[in-house]
Amino acid sequence: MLLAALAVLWTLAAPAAQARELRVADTHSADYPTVQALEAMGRFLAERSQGRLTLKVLHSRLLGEEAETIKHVHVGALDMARVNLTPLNGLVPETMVLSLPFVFRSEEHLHRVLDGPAGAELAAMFEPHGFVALAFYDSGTRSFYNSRHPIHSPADLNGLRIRVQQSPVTEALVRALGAEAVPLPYGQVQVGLSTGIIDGAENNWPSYQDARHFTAARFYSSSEHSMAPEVVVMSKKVWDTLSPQEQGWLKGAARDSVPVMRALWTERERVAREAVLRSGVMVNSVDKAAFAEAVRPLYERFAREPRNRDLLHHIQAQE
Ligand code: GTR
Repeated sequence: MLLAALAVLWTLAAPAAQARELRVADTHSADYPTVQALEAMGRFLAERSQGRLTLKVLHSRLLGEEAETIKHVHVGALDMARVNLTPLNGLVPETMVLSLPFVFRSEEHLHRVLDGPAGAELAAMFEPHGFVALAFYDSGTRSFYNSRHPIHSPADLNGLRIRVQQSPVTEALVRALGAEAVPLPYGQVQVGLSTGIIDGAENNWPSYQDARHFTAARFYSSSEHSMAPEVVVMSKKVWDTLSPQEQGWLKGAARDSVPVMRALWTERERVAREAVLRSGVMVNSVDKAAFAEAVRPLYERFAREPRNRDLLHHIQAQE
């Protein structure tokens, strides 16, 4: 009798112990590089764990806007999310350093930081805040675009209503440049632009094109002020329920999805840029020195804490 009961319990418990599906949210559409990189991560994970750990990629805002998915991951209601680093600024204050304007000199500089000791140090800083950073993905450079006129210098932004991600850094950035900062979820930017609720926004070429912001904001001014990367974050609460072996599989799969993402990104940046140029978008260069000068006070404000200051110094000292 007892044995029979144990056998029933075993059959009920066994499948759960054998296979576990983790859910990861992404705001972007199915063919966007971040989503494709997560799919690659899922394939690596299933291969290595022989099906014992799998990944379900819930893209296209199926689980809500980015800020919501961050909250869900934070409390452990959702396993993972791929998000930009900037909307995490409030919960993981160290990330503010990477959201500072002009903190990276080039894509090579960014990669050397993320692939080196500063990247490992940054990843470790997520844990006390309830997240595990599994991988950093490229996000190119973000520039301003708007429906009014080309932006050559900060004075041209004066009085414009510019949508920002929810972050104290981007709000301060836009204000320092003389514009009005309007925090708005990504999914509402296109409507905001086409109805004139906002005059402009800032993002990279693939998002500008994929979210169709270019159809309303026809002036793209290459300020290239931010290179804040994307990050795949896992809930620390969920992470702690995994065995060391499962954690190893997950870390390995995430690490190996990075080169996949980088290759997809380079190609997507080119394709997106070409597509918007073909549509007649007007692109201009900006006086970057004037922009850098106007936003300099942000460094003192957001990299004042010793940890942030050290991280900033590591980034700046990186060749
Ligand atoms: C994109 C990024 C998204 C989101 C979006 C935004 O470049 O990939 O995760 O942060 O920008 O501006 O809200």
